[in-house]
Amino acid sequence: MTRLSEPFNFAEHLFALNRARGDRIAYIDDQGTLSYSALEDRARRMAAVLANAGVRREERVLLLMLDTSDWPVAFLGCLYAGVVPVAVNTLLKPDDYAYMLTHCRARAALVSGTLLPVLNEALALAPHHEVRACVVSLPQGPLGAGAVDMQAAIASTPALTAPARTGPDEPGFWLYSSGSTGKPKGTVHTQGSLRWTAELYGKAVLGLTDKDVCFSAAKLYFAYGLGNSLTFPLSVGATVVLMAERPTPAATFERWTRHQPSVFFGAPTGFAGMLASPHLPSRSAVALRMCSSAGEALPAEIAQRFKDHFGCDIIDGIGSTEMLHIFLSNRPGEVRYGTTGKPVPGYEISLRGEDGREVPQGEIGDLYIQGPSAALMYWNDRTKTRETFQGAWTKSGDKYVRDADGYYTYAGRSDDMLKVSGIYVSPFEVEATLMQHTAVLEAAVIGTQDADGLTKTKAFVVLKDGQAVTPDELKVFVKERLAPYKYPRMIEFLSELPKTATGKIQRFRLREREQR
Ligand code: 3SK
Repeated sequence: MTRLSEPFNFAEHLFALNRARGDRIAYIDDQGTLSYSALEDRARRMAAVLANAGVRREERVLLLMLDTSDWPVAFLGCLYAGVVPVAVNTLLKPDDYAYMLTHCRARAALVSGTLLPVLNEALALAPHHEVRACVVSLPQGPLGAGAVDMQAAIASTPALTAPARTGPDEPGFWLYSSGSTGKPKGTVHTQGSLRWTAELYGKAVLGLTDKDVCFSAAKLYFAYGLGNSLTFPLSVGATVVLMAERPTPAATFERWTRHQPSVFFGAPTGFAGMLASPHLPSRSAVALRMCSSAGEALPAEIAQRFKDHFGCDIIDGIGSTEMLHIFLSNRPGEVRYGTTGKPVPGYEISLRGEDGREVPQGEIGDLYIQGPSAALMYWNDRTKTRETFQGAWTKSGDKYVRDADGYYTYAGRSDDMLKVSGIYVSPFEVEATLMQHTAVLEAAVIGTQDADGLTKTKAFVVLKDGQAVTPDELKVFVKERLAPYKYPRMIEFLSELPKTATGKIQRFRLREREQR
């Protein structure tokens, strides 16, 4: 497959693939099941709901929904209509959504009932938003003017009869990607990039088939979760288990034993938490044949302990929002724990030094990727687009080293971003928030490794003279202002921060101090 032919509509592509197995279960969620034929019918009705609401091709729609089967209905309904869904993290704060609504100029919002209050707050904070319709999945009470119940709207609207004649290279959907400074970047992906990730990774590396039952701890709004719970399984006719709640060990074990998934997609922190749980199910209680891990490098020890217990490999890989899914990965049957494996066929990898040239094997270099699922650009941000998308190559911001056998091992970030439980956290954003506290003079945030070798955020804080505050109070202060996963897990008070002669904080000294 070298080119996708025109026209290409990814939703129609999936529906056509699965028409012969219409009765098979596509989704199992907390409410019940949805067959492949019902998924197509509901998504095409959803497409008509959007068209009737006046949302036109290429216009954006905010998708702020928990993982239930309404999520794929909404996403595929948008794609079918040629409308561009902007799938966003459900854990953010109203001012984050206010920025996104204005930035993407959303014409409509698709929202879970439990998230409607936060959306309404965001709309109030965004005076120039262009949202004209709001479709609510599983409303929690009566809806105000301008909002409709998704179930009722779908039930009363005949399906759109034909897909939008979209092309493989036209904007299909957006995901927001965060950097160490500045606002999140609207990463514009094509209709075709979804298909590429399914062919190159979901089928060729993981070998998923229609016999599989897939379950992902990463939610659908993450690029990782979108592939795991939508693109890959629907590209082979598999069944997907969706879970709206947080992926705690208890919630995950409950789905493992109740729905017997054959493939589980997680992140290292989640695997470590499960292995530490006294309720870890026995090997015979689950049906796992394979697990995948991404988000941060998987420590070899965690993978080995998991394999010893369940007899099943964890396939570690790395992807990015910009490349849409995994481009460097271990392979079933050839895993080398502690490494991220080899390039996924169809992608090229280059490790470059500061002079821009390829580094020799064994030396650390900046990771660049070339492949057909790269995003088109960051919306309305030429400078950041050019920094990341350099011709055919995409700069990842990670550092890697390649060994004599061609295996790649993670060697840190080339920027200041931290990856905590698989999600990016900007230390500067956390520092700026800590410094809003009246007792705080200065703060510096670094990543530090826990006993499992996983990154946790730690803040070093200098208090103003005569002020007092406890670490727990500061944690709550940050949690109230930022998405909850961003709060520093550890806080240490110092009388001063290490600085250069020009007053720049020396974070490396704080990192060295942690390693002692
Ligand atoms: O975190 C990753 O490695 C990842 C994997 C797949 C898709 C997106 C991301 C960020």
